[in-house]
Amino acid sequence: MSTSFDVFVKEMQDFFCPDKVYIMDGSQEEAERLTEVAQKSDIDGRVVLKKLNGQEYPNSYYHRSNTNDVARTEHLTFVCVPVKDQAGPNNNWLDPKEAKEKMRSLFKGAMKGRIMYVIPFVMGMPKSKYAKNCVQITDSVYVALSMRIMSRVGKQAIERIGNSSDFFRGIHSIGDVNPDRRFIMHFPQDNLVMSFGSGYGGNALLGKKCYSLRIGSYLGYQEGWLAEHMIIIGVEAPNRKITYFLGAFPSACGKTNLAMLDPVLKGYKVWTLGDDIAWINIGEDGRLYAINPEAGFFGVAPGTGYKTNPIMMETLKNDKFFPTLFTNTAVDNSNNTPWWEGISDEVSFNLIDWQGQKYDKNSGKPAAHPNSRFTVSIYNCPTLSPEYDNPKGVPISGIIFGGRRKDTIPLVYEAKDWNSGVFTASIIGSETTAAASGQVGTVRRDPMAMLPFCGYNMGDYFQHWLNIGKKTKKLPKVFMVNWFRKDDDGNFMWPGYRENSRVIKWMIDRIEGKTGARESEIGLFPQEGAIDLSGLSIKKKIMDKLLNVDKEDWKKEVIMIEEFYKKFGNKIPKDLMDHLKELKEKLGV
Ligand code: GTP
Ligand code: SPV
Ligand code: MN
Repeated sequence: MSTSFDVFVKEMQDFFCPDKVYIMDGSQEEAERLTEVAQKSDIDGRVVLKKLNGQEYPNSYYHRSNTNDVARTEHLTFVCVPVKDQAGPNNNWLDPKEAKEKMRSLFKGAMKGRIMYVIPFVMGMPKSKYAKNCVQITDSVYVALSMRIMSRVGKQAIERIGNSSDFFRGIHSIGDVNPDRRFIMHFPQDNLVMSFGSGYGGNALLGKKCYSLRIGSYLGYQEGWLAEHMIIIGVEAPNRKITYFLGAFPSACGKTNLAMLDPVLKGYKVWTLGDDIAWINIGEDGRLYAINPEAGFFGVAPGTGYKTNPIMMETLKNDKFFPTLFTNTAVDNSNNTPWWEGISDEVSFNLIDWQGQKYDKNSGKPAAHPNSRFTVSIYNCPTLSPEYDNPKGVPISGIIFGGRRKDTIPLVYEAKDWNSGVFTASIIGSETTAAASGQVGTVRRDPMAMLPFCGYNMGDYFQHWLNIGKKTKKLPKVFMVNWFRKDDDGNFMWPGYRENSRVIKWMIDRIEGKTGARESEIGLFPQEGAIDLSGLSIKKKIMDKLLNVDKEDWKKEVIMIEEFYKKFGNKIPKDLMDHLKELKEKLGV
């Protein structure tokens, strides 16, 4: 008797008409074989993978994508549910029937002459009751190899699925990489995603944003948990006690860097559990517990270097689990190593830019694409927490929210309680980045850093957050940070990166009740001198500015918040409306 898994594979084969079907087993031997295949395959004349210098970067490969396919395309991403209001103003919407027809016509016969890769995978530790079974179909060997790094691919997924038809189906074809024929369609009610025309991370690795966040958030809403765009870290203090934090920042706003922080403060250490996605459940003791459903990092290359993120540099040079992929970075032709802005101070004469051209230093353009990335296994990370594979997850004591703002938002403040924290997170604004196509640097509201990833109406999502608070014992403290304030000359006011440990230390002190706080219109600030600045030369005037409510800026901010809230009509919970009213009153608006 054939299982639902077999039936699904057969259906896909009949539909896509590939030359060959290959079911992945997740072995390291398979990785070797597929990297061989990728070095011999090409897409529009470009070889899929090129081997990099194995002495400097063992088992690492270079991939250059089509220049039109370098970031998530939010305008081509849809949530398809019968009623538009269920998707909410935060999503593009299409009727599921119409969307499926459209995708079927694009998919039909699309794999002629290609290999159809079948990727059985588990999101989460297979022994965990929170883990989920998934299968992705793709015709891109780059996507297949990336999925091997980013998730737990192999037989254990097929075993877990057994005869059941309850698994996520992700159907992907890279098609002809034409933006006019590119769609990423989500069907939360069918546990299904269809994606065509892109090979880029968030558009094509369907276990990541598509399943673990858009479909995941929808499941969480139904089942009473949260799927969030968050890092998970354990921060060890000099007394050896480990405090677990979640951290939500919009795309390209510092999650990976914070997840691998090498603290400048003596005696502190960060243990890494996740850099992008967290699934949060209420544990047996009533507290919030988080797991990372992923098994790898798909990280932003520019800005990563030994000074800013030494742990990631070490991770990239490890090959315990291989391969490691570099996508759309530049390449230093003198020694065949990947290169990007921020990896070193010098620029080699021999750079080939991300488009394959000889790099001209005087062009004023970067050599690596601003959204160039690496794909590397989490098992290669030297600071990986021993708790990473704990099926229960880790208990959370603090949640850090942040955005990228050159003004208005202070370096750090704390919300008074859970509901104020939900309000604070719901009003996050952040400057857009190269992680998504479109204009970079314009402020948009990005509640909980989930605007592009919440698979249902965000008004309902806010209520869900409030409800979780009601059901949880010993709620975590909620903090807001901004590492990206700039002075009038456009320079960062706060040194950031490893220095952010100073702010984290203050948070731990707050969680442990070791330090008081100063009240303000927007929340609680550190008391004078409460942030440990030992060994850092930063002027008091700058610190005062970083830890202050600029009333004029905030008056403009509340207007933007109000406009955003209005889009959701009466879906915004009354509690959040009350918080907004109170904030306006305090600011005298
Ligand atoms: P996604 O993978 O898109 O979700 O991004 P992310 O949130 O993980 O961002 P990441 O840590 O990769 O950082 C994005 C960019 O911000 C990189 O160029 C970093 O070098 C830079 N960055 C990260 N942390 C800091 C910081 O504390 N200060 C400054 N100035 N830049 C930072
Ligand atoms: C992001 O854009 O938030 C990323 C990269 O983490 S992607 O996988 O493309 O979503
Ligand atoms: Mn992300």
